[in-house]
Amino acid sequence: MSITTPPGTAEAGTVSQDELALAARNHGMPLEALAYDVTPVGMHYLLTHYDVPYVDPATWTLEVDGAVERPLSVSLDQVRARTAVTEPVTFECAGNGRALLDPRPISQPWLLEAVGTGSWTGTPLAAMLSEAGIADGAVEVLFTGLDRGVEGDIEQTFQRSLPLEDALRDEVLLAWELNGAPLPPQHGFPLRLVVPGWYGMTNVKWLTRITVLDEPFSGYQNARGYRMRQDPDEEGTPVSRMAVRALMVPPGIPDFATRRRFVDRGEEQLIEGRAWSGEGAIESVEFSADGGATWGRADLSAEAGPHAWRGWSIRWTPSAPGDTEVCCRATDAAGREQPAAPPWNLGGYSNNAVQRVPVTVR
Ligand SMILES: Nc1nc2c(c(=O)[nH]1)N[C@H]1C(S)=C(S)[C@@H](COP(=O)(O)O)O[C@H]1N2
Ligand SMILES: [Mo]
Repeated sequence: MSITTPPGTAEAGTVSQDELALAARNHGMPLEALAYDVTPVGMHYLLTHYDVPYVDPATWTLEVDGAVERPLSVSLDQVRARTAVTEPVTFECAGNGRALLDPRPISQPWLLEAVGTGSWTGTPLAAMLSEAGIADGAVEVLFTGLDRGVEGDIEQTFQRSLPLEDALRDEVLLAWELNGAPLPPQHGFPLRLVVPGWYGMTNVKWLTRITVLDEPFSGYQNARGYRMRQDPDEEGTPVSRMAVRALMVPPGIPDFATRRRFVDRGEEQLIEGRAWSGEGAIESVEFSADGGATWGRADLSAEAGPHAWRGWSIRWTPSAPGDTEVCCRATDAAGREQPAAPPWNLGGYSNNAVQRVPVTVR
């Protein structure tokens, strides 16, 4: 155990009541739900920085303003009357894997479950912006939610900006349905942003205002939060697209208290999981039953869509009794791979190290 712990990190082996409160509010997706192409709504992970706002859809409006020629004010019925598309999109919180870092940055203590795939229905943002008429000199688009809180000693409304060229991509949606039903309150009712390929914080919930900016946004969630850095004084680089990752449904049955898995020798296991990347399609997935010493190539399922995770499977028959670790890792079309051990950063972002599941073969 270390005697001194860097600021903002937890002492080894400790979890505070504050972290337990965060973990209880913001639940993960149980990894057995990797079995579904589209995550059932109640099993999708959830992350809300402040409180879930109560929204009256009758009085709610979406404002489009800033560096535009014709500011818009749109009701929910007007948004829903626009061209609609439905797409499966995989979300992953940028802090997924944070609690596996050493030392552990203090924030939402995710292990590996901050992921899910929704079938999102919405209207393309680009068409709405072109209706408003983007003024010359625009550089970013700012998205404002209805939720307020304090973070890093700064009172704020949840706001995130996107570079203009990213905001104008075809796949970016203003979504009002998840899995064929109106957004539930906790997932952003009545309207949220969906930016396929980017980490979760980009998908602003309870959206009420879209502001075209002619200079970069300097607010907390872009300038201080969600930056890759080693030190608080460093400017760092923005967290953006999801790093390549494969996860599996943990095999066998779990122990209630420790989650250790048990499988029986000689009994064939169908190992199944999902893999995704914000940088391109999944090229291959590999599985290891001996802690990463040797790897076998998994079969890939058909792609469900360009922005959804891809299913994979492989058969494994445990032969030697005793303790082992099963692992999986993916490679994407950009040639990106997963590290065996995670590189550390202050916010605990983008930890896509190989998943390791301790298993006892009986
Ligand atoms: N308005 C608002 N939008 C938000 C957040 C928030 O706290 N407030 N959390 C973000 C983060 S960090 C993530 S990972 C995703 C989680 O989306 P979900 O809760 O629908 O899974 O929402 C993003 N959008
Ligand atoms: Mo997140």
